[in-house]
Amino acid sequence: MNAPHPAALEREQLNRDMAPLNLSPLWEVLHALVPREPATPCLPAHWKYGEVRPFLMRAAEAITAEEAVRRVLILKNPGLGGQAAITQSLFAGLQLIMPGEVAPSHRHTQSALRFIVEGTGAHTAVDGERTSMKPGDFIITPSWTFHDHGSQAQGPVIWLDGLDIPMIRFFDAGFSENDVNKSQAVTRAEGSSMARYGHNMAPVQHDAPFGKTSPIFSYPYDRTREALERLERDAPIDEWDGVKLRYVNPLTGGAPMPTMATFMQKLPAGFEGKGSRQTDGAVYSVVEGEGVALIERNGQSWRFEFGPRDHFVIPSWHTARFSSKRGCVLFSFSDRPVHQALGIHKEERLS
Ligand code: 1HN
Repeated sequence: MNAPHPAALEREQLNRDMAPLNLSPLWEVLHALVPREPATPCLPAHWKYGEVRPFLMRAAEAITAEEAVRRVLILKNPGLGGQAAITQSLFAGLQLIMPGEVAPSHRHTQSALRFIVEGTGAHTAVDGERTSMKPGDFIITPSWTFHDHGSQAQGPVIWLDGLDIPMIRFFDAGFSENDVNKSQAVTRAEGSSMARYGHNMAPVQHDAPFGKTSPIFSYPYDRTREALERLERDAPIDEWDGVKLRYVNPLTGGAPMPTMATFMQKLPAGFEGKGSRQTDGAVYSVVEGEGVALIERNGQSWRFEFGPRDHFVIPSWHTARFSSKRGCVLFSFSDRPVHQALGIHKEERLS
């Protein structure tokens, strides 16, 4: 065996000697710090609704919504070592509220979105306005607004929670507090925000009531679906995305929340999509229909055969290809607005 190169010995000694001073050499980690392309530890993952729902129902036996504060099962990315995160920047969970229950009012700087998955008749309240929940509705809880949930439904109501928790943690910028009241007083009629901002008009005298967040509180599914259906009939179908629309903040034209973009897409029956990848990892909630997501990264591949109310995650820079024999509707969200604000968003569409 050759003796170690003198330079190697000297470098090892250098590393040992400076370590107590919290110093270490960049040259040993440079490639990992600035990878040639995104090298996320996140893995694609798929939660089948039929497998998840029984655990939500067991959670309802185990704990009340009030005791839990939020009765949520976290969708954990299996590549993130047990962190409460579905991507490096995003949290996702499925929340259950039973008839008569209340999830008490609180607020936090983390922004939240709700995407209703099952059941009708629960409500959420933000800033004195309530909105009722129906499957497919997309509802916003802006940063630092008090919010509580309640239910007068006949049965369970379940929704997807999407929050920017890991991103706010990354910046160490999170605050939270409980409200003095369990449920907040209703001070504005249901539908006020929709009347003011949801008809391609805006109040003449207004400021943005929630700062950088959309003033629309709930984007109802019937309107979203109607738009997608018309476009499927009357407009060209995108070869990668089918018919895909993004939700907007009507005051800016940008994403509804500063940290999260949301999308709804319809894949026509018989759709065989081309592959694409983007830097923003995305979480999907299947609204209607069935299909297949084929995901590839560095020679590894995943095949998710999804059905209604399933959830799955496509991490950053993984190539995804959708197909659907009978057609389907998919909701998704990602941290794209942050990529765009930083000028680092990248998308590649394969031919
Ligand atoms: C939260 O406040 C809600 O308000 C849902 O429904 C999920 C996950 C972590 C921290 C706070 C909600 C949450 C959450």
